[in-house]
Amino acid sequence: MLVPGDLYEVDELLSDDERLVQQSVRTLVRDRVLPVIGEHFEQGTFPRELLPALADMGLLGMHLQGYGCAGTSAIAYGIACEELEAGDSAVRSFISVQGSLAMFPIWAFGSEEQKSRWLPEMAAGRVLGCFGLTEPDAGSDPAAMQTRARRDGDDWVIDGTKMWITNGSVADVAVVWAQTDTGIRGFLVERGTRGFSTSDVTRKLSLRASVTSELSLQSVRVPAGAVLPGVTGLRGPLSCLNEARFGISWGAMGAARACFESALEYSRQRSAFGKPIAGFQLTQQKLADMATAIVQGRLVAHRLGVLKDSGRAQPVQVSLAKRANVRIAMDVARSARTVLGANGVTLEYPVSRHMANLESVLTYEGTEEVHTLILGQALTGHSAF
Ligand code: TGC
Ligand code: FAD
Repeated sequence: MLVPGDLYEVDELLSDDERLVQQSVRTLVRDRVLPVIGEHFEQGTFPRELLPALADMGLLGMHLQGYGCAGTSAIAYGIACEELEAGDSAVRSFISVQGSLAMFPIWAFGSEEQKSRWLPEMAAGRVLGCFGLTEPDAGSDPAAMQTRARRDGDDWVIDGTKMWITNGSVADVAVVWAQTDTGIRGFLVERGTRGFSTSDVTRKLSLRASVTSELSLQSVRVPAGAVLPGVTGLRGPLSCLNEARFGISWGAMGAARACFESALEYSRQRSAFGKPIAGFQLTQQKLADMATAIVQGRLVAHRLGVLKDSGRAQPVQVSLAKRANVRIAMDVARSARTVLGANGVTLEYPVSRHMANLESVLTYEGTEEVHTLILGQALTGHSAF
């Protein structure tokens, strides 16, 4: 019996362990996320009550080895992102930031002391992290960042502003990227450090169940042990983005599936001109296009997962998947919205919520245009940035 959201039986490509992750996260989303997420979206609040369950399931930094992390395959991480984003992009964002953007740099570039101190606490959800790369005047071009760290004796003193930082005001530790005399370095800045403050971005119309903040650093003094010793240059933050972009390429398919399933169910129940709208050719064309696009996107994500698990995934392949799958999800969401007619614009159904969220997903982690240019450069050898 074919499942509408998986017409090519892509789930068969998952290992038993990966299928277990899929099923348990799907259940969590059904039982814990979906009942509350509409209200959080409406109120603009972060569903913090989900944190213990996400941590207990081992989802925080799940694809990292050691230090209390679950050490799963990249595909297992991807499938968890897909299921979480079928609930809401904000929940997947939370996992992306904690695992791929805050824990990964410590895991990959941190000292042994930093890893032992932070990673087990972060995996358990007792410590939250955020990732400060973007600035008010440097988004797509992080090389233009103005935040600067200078040495003062054994300490570092950091000045600057980071903008649009997911989990900024709820994080206990911020990974802050700053210019130094020797190039861009990553710093672990703890909440409560003198001169470090946060304020939230309000009036967002997208990703409303996620906290987005500005980080202000005014002569913030951190010890020598706060710098990530293992990397200098833009390669540091961009390596973290590879991890998170990978998760997004799977996650977007979860949002797409949720929209498709909502439209399919609605089309069977809603009648117009004396018959279910599912019986109209134009509705069927929309549903056929959605189902086809979802198959294509999931196959791309899975293949990327295979490449990543065998250590062969290239950044340009990650860009291809992030760009293609977010675009698919946006198109599916918009088309699904039309199937729902007027009901589609309300929070009674998940579609408009996903549609609004996907506007952020298209922009963060490299805009659609940036990924187009990464692909263009890889294909032609010419930089068009
Ligand atoms: P470029 O000269 O190309 O490269 C500088 C150095 O970085 C290396 N590199 C990479 N390393 C690892 N992974 C990648 N994907 C890499 N891309 C480049 C490169 O080899 C070089 O290394 P080295 O050792 O030779 O110095 O850099 P560029 O300044 O020309 O920039 C290239 C560009 C535009 C593609 C890059 O800046 C970019 O990707 N911009 C987009 C910025 C972005 O994605 N920001 C995201 C912020 S975080 C976020 O949005 C979180 S959302 C969280 C959520 O809620 O889910
Ligand atoms: P800009 O870079 O100003 O771009 C504006 C437009 O110009 C875009 O369409 C862009 O594609 C286009 N453009 C730019 N350069 C070119 C070019 N060379 N050619 C063609 N077009 C171009 N950042 C973090 O560091 N950490 C986070 O946790 C984080 N979370 C976020 C959460 C949310 C909800 C949002 C919305 C953003 C978040 N970001 C975060 C920031 C995000 O990464 C940036 O918004 C993104 O990188 C784009 O930067 P920008 O908004 O400054 O747009």
